[in-house]
Amino acid sequence: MIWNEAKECMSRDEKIVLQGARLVKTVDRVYHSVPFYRRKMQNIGIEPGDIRGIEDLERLPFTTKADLRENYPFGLFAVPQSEIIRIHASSGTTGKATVVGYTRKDLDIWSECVARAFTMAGVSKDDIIQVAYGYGLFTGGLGAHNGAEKLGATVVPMSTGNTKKLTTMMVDFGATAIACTPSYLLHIAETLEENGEIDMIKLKVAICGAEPWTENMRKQIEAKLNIHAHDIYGLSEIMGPGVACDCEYHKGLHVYDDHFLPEVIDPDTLSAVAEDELGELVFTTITKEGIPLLRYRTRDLTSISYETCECGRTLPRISRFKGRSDDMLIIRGVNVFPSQVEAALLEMGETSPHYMMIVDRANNLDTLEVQVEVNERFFSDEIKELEKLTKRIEHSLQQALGIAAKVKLVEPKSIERSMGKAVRVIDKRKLV
Ligand code: DLL
Repeated sequence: MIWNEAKECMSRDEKIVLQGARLVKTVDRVYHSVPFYRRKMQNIGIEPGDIRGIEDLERLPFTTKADLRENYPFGLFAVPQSEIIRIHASSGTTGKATVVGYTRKDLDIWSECVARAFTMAGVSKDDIIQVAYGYGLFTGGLGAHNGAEKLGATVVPMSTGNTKKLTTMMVDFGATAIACTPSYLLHIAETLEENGEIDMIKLKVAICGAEPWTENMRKQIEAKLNIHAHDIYGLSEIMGPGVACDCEYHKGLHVYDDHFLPEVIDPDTLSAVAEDELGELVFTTITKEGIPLLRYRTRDLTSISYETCECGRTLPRISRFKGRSDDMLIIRGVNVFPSQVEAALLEMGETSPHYMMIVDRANNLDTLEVQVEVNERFFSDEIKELEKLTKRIEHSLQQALGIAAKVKLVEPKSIERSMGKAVRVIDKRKLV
């Protein structure tokens, strides 16, 4: 099923005309209603009339998270506050929150995008969906909620906080779909197992996102729960969940580029990289009213492909995220992403996918310890067996990361479970 065939399967030529017209309007609007953009454009000597279509996109200035923070809270809003009917914010780890505002039309478009994504994942009005992203200033809960309602599914607004209640209701209500972070879904699966409820569920599909996860993790979740799992992407600055989602072929995430114009750039030179080449994802919103953004640098690393998908959609596809450029650790000069550790552990299949990376510095040298939870099966093994397992994990981490890591096996369920975005790294170098 395709929610909006006209837009999702539009020919590229038609799409470019539509995007061009929308971009021209957006640039004109921000120039006249957001002093920040007028100044930025004047500084580089361009006027709205200079932008005639998407071929001129590269002439526009970039926007960063710092720009949003410096204009806290409402400085980048392009409409009077009376037109804003919802505020969301993401806290981040440093500085002020990033605040975004939505007009009624913005919320309608957001619901439409989430409805497209959920339809892509096979959810329909016949499903009972538990929304287990946090409700509140975080966009996950309310974003998924409104989209599922638009679809006509029966929405159970669980939020996060009470996993036991969630699994009980999953069984009692016969929930067929769930939306939550992948790390939380793993925790939910463990809880179902512990409570002997795993064979009692009717779950068919999960729509997971808000944090990086590997293809192996997706497959493991599918096998554990006997469901289909889909990857949904989004960010508060652009909208929230539903900027992109993967279809049943799982060959990248389809971007709704009739609303969000994507570019992938080299973060150093700031020029576009070639199709299928890794770079930083940049979005220009072309229908947003509340807080339209020009060339917003997401810091998320991916590649883009414009080839039509087997599902029939012409929407471009971005590859599964490797992580954010700010998640990248530099350990002894080598670039390391937590997702590489996850992929290596899952590849081995001997441990649980719960891990924590602890980076520190001893005698001026970076150290990496990876704590890995062992399966119950292994934990009862003799010390000798555990030592062998440690060596095997250390070997495969060395192969995957290109640096040595010390592995510490820890008891099953001893690494803290998260209900929202999982924390996988403790970088003690930053704490001093
Ligand atoms: O995480 C919105 C969201 C909610 C997306 C629920 C999907 C599901 P923020 O809190 O602003 O918004 O965080 C956005 O999270 O820039 C990525 O780094 C990361 N992220 C989101 N989805 C994915 C994903 C929400 N599917 C930041 N894979 C983004 C990898 C993701 N990273």
